[in-house]
Amino acid sequence: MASRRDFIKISAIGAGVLAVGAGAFKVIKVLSSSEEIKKLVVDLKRTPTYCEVCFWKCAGWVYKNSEGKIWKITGNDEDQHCNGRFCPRGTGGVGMYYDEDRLKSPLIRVEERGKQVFREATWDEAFELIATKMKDISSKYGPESMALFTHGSGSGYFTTLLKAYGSGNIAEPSYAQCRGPRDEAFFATFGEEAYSPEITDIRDTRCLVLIGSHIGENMHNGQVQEMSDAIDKGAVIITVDPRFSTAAGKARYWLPIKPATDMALLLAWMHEIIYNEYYDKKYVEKYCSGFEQLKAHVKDFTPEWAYGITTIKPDQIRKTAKEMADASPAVIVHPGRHVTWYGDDTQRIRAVAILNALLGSWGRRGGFYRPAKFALASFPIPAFKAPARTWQDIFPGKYPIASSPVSNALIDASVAENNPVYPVKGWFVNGTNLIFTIPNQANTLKAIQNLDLLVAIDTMPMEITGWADVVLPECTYLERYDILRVSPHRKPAIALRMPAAEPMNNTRSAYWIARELSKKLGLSGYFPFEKQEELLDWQLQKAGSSLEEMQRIGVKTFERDADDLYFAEDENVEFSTDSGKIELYSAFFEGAGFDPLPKYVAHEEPAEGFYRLIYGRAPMHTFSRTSNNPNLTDLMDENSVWVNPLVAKEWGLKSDQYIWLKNQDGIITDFSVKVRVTERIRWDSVYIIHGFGHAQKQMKRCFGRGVSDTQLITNVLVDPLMGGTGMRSNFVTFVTEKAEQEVVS
Ligand SMILES: Nc1nc2c(c(=O)[nH]1)N[C@H]1C(S)=C(S)[C@@H](COP(=O)(O)OP(=O)(O)OC[C@H]3O[C@@H](n4cnc5c(=O)[nH]c(N)nc54)[C@H](O)[C@@H]3O)O[C@H]1N2
Ligand SMILES: Nc1nc2c(c(=O)[nH]1)N[C@H]1C(S)=C(S)[C@@H](COP(=O)(O)OP(=O)(O)OC[C@H]3O[C@@H](n4cnc5c(=O)[nH]c(N)nc54)[C@H](O)[C@@H]3O)O[C@H]1N2
Ligand code: SF4
Ligand SMILES: [Mo]
Repeated sequence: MASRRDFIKISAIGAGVLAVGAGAFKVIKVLSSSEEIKKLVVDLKRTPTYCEVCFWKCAGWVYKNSEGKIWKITGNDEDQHCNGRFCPRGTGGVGMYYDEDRLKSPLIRVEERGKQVFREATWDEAFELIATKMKDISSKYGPESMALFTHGSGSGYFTTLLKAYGSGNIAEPSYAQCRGPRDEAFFATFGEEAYSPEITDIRDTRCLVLIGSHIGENMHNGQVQEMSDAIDKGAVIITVDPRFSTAAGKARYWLPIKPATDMALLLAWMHEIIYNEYYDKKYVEKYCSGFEQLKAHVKDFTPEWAYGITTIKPDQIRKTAKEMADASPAVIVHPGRHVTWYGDDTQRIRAVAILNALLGSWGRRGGFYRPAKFALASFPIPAFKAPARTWQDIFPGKYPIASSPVSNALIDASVAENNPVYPVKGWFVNGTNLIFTIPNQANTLKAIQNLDLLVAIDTMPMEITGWADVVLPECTYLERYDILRVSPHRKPAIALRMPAAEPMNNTRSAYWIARELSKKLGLSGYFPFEKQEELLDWQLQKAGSSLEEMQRIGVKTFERDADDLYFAEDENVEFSTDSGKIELYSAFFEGAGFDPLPKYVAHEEPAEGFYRLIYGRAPMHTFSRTSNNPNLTDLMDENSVWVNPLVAKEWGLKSDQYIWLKNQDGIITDFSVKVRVTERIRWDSVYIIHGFGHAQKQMKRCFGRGVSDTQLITNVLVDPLMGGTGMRSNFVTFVTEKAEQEVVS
């Protein structure tokens, strides 16, 4: 077993180097020398923040140098999300502030000599135009025809604005493109979601099973640290991945599964655990319902049966099932996070939830803990009028178990030929690059062509801004106050973000933007505080703190009301499911017309000469939001395509050669990508990192670097239960030469 030092280290103040979990755990660039840090210690001018480079939201400190310039960000020792240490992306977040390609001024699309261009505008002009168009949309189609797509801390303000205006059509890509299937599956089983940060008690686990979840490349901070600690303490890691991931490199078992077949493995594990009586009998008897039906259901799903589907040897399936049982209840079959893979994702994650229930891990030390969240007071504002029509009314009966609006359904509602009951004619897009985030780009662009209004609120000239009628430049998270972070964790806590510097150029915070716009729409009663810090102080006073205190400490952690992190021995627990039990058999799914127990369904295979396109994360980037970050592009400025040596030989491909990828529908990538020949990927798949291949010239560092997975995801397998967009059913082949006119320049 490797020591902790070898594992993915998250940077700490005083640490000269960052060791990241990429590839061979190579040491990457020094972000700050110890000399610089010494200088810093003398010059301690720091302000608190929580990081916006990804959605783990680590709390930290922003330091300025002697010239008063933002210089460095480090973790806050008191914070449960990061324990004082930031990941490479969080440390590199300074680059978001200094990026000279940032949006600098509001922009309005105009027609000049037959050509569409943006002209710089004042905030007032931009707001006038938006308000006029919003009023038009409301009177022509009803206010529900405005939708908001949003991701990140500004979401709350634009949500208030849209609800006040009369629409509840507000979608986040973190639902239907990310963790929606998981949360619905966990709800159906345990009556509770898996939360963010996940309530996985990795720190004390004895066995961690990762289905895909590539922790270490997926750099969600506390989770990476806890996994590293668990490995030090001897935990068994079982990694199921067609690729030898960083986590696989730390695992006792790597199961290089044939992609799209995980359900068969999960069913075979259930079979083993039930028929060998490995399951936690007392727990199942006390807390679960539907055991006999589950037992009958998995009777024939033997390891031999699964071997024929997954290519994982029966003996490996047996051994790993026994490992889980030996560790039970301190075992976690990780719920995953980005789980929108093959369209049967809610059912696959139901299988994961059921396995955890059989192993008795929910509510147990080393399994899943009970989260605690600080309940902040909300300042009274007028009640929102219930919208006349909801998002479910657009396509009646579709995605019946979705508990949040489905982004792709709102996009489909902007395409006339889909016959929506009512159309979506206006979009607010805040902090999400829909062109890269939503698969089937042709559909997204078709929807955009049908809009009367598209407003993009962003910090960078990302692809989505290029399609907007009005672009509103937000300042970065380092230049603004934001909502107080109260994410659930082991203990309730509050974290403050405050500006370390004035907004650069003509940029503003989301709060200010939403409030000013509310005035133009006659809705200013929903934003009673002129300054956001007044609202924060009001909330903090109610919480027994103050803005002044939080500016000094950044994070305030409270004790739990009771000693109930885990279930007590023989505790009677009422689960929030219909039956009050953990539902192994889901009457809820059955009632909605879906399988009450998960089933294996075979997925499409690549045609001859094609390979399944799979994708994931790099430790030093977050989706497309960091692609142009000067600090992070220094660490990695393009993606590569991982190709198995057998395949490379067949095609005559060499490492470092640039090629194009072409998918099953004839789509060829705009740009070329470097080949990486490696044993670490199965022969039937190729792998790329998401977030590269930008075609926006205004982003000088990332333009034309690498390829975009989204461009190749034209076959989308939509989950009929909740609308999640399965994106891993696309197949690519290699193009070594591309005609001149086809190359984007
Ligand atoms: N550095 C960094 N960290 C991040 C992010 C980031 O952008 N950058 N984003 C964050 C967010 S929002 C999310 S949702 C998470 C996403 O991260 P995860 O939830 O970990 O995403 P997955 O899709 O499970 O993981 C990708 C892995 O799935 C494997 N895989 C592909 N197909 C299959 C298959 O059929 N079966 C199995 N078993 N494995 C398969 C791939 O080889 C790859 O290793 O990461 C978070 N952390
Ligand atoms: N093909 C493909 N699609 C995917 C995924 C994938 O792996 N492959 N992953 C899926 C997952 S798991 C997720 S969670 C989603 C993520 O989807 P998104 O959150 O849409 O991801 P990004 O592409 O990073 O887009 C973030 C946008 O926010 C902007 N931004 C950054 N900071 C701020 C800010 O402070 N204020 C404002 N207003 N804007 C800001 C960035 O410039 C960028 O335009 O994508 C999903 N879609
Ligand atoms: S995990 Fe890294 S990028 Fe994400 S919030 Fe924490 S420090 Fe920032
Ligand atoms: Mo995600």
